[in-house]
Amino acid sequence: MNKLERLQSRIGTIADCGIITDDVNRRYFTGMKSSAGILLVFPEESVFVIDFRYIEKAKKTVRDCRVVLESSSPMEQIKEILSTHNAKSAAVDSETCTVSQLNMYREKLGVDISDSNEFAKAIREIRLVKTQDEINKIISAQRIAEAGFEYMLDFIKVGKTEKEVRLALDFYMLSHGAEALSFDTIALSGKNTSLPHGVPSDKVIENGDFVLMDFGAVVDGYHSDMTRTVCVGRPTEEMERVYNIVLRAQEAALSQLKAGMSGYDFDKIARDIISAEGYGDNFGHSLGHGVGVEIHENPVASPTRKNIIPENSVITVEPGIYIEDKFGVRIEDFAVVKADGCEDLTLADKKLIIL
Ligand SMILES: [Mn+2]
Repeated sequence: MNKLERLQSRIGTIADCGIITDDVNRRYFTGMKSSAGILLVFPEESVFVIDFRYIEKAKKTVRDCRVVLESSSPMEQIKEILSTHNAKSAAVDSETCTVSQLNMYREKLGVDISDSNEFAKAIREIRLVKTQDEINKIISAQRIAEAGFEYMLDFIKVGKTEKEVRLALDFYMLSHGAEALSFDTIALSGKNTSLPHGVPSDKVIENGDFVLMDFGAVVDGYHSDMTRTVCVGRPTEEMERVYNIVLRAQEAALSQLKAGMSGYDFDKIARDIISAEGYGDNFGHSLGHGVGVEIHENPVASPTRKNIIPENSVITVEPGIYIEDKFGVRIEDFAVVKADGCEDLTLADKKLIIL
C-alpha cells in the first residue's frame, strides 16, 4: 500500500471523506509541491483538486490519486465530488485547518464536518513510519549537509564572523543540490555557543573558540538535521572534558536506540550520563525529534513524553551541555530506527576537531 492508500484504508472509521489543504501534508501524499489545492480522501480513491497554475505538472507527476482542475467555484465543486461519493460527513486535519476554513466548510459543503483530532492522528501515524523511498531522500539531504560540513572545516578561521560561517554553509548546501534549508542555520562561536538556539551575529571567531553549527538540507521535501561543535585553536581542559561527556552521552544513546523503546527511556540514556557528571541542569532540552517532511515531527524523545519509537521512524540524537557565559557543546546525528538497533544516517566525524 502506498501512503495515500494507507490513509484511505483508515478514513472510513473517521468520516466519509478527509480534507487535506496544508502544503506539507498535501505534498506528502501527492508528491507534488504547490501553494494551493485540496486533497479529498475517500475510502476508494483520493481526488486532488488543483488550480490552473499547477494542473499541467499535477497531471504529469501525481500518480496515486485522481487529478481534477479546480473550477471557478471550488466549494460548489467539492460539494459535488462529496455527493458523487455519497459522503455525508468529512473530517478536517485539526492540526492545520484554520477556524475560517472550518467555518467555510460548515457553511458551504452541506455535510457534517468533524473537527476531532482523529484524522490528524491518522495522518501523523502514517508519517511517523518512513518508506525506503522517504529514507533515501533523507539520506540524499544528509549527504549534502555533510559535504557542507567538510567544506566548512576549511572555511572556518579566526577573523570570520558567525554570519559569514552561516552564509558560506547555506550557499554550499543550496548550490550542491539542496532545494531549501531545513531551518535557519545556527552558527555560533565562543560564549554564544551556550545559547542552544542562538542566532548568528557579527561576532568574530577568536582563537580558542568553540564553533557550533546546527543545519540541514532539504531534498524532495525531506529534511536532514545535524549539529557539530569544532574548536578553533586549542580548547581548555574544561572544554575538552565537556565535549567528551556530550560525545559519550550521544554515542551511548545511539548504540541503545531500537524500535519499541519509549522516547522517555531513550532520552534518559543520554541524560543520566550527563547528570552523573554534574551537568544535568545544563542539558535543558530534549534528546531528539522525528525528521521527515517537517524538521520537527514525531517521534519525540524527551523526559516528559512516553511515546513509543517505532521501527522505520527517523529520530535525532542531540544531547548538549550549555554553560552560561562560557561555552556550549551539542553533537547531533539522526538515525533510522530498526527492530534490533538503528542505522546512523550521519557519517561526519564526531571526535573533537581542532582547526
Ligand atoms: Mn535537531
